[in-house]
Amino acid sequence: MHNNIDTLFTHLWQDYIAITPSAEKVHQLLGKGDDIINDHIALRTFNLEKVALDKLAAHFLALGYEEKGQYNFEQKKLKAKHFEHPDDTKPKVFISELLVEEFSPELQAIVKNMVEQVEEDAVTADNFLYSGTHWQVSSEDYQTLLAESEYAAWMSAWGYRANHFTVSVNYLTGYSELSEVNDALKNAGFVLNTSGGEIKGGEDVCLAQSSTMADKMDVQFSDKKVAIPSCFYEFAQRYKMADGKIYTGFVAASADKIFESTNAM
Ligand code: OOG
Ligand code: NI
Repeated sequence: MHNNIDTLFTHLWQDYIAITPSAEKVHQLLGKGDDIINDHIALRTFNLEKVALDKLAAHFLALGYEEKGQYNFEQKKLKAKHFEHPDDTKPKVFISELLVEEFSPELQAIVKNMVEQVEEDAVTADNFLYSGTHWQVSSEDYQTLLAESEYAAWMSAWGYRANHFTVSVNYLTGYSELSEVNDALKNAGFVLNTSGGEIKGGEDVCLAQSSTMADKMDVQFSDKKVAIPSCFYEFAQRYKMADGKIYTGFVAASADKIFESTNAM
């Protein structure tokens, strides 16, 4: 486990931009050289004991993060929790896990085989959250997973790493609304996720979100190299609740669509 939050996020960011070349371009476009404040990052895993959500969460709890919210995604067969640090300038963390037992025996067999290859010690090691895959899968296995769960297929190819970072629109200078950010992104040629509309949520649920579609990168499977979706960038604008405090949670109906940012276009 890391003992320093900023070091952990620096490693997560370096790993993320290595497979998400558009992320640095987004920073240049929106940040114009200024620092970008990240609202949150997201991580994915399977609900198998060795690598379950709580194992990933332990890395953040050790750094002072606290569990704040729980979410269910019935159709996608996922559960998620979000974590916040008392220092609200630290990014929030959204961790989801796939409910493996709800899938076909074929999917379960491939996923269990992957997770068996993860060393017990690797899960508590400093670098676990940006350690990528710990297994070998064939491009055929990838396709088998993809037919049932895009999430499972993504995990098989990319493993443990930040699935996205999220620009906090509230802290951007030069933009006051998410729609303006989206316009700037589209004008610069970025492709946005339109599932559920370009903007998911809004002031009524105290959180408006949009995201790019994931970059495509080559993955070396056990048999061959294939170009597949890697990671994306998200944009979030938060609003005040009736009590005047800014909303810090997530919105399941919106998150459900954000997951689709790693779908193939
Ligand atoms: C997480 C999708 C949900 C959000 O902000 O609602 C999410 C994922 O794609 O792993 O990030
Ligand atoms: Ni997100």
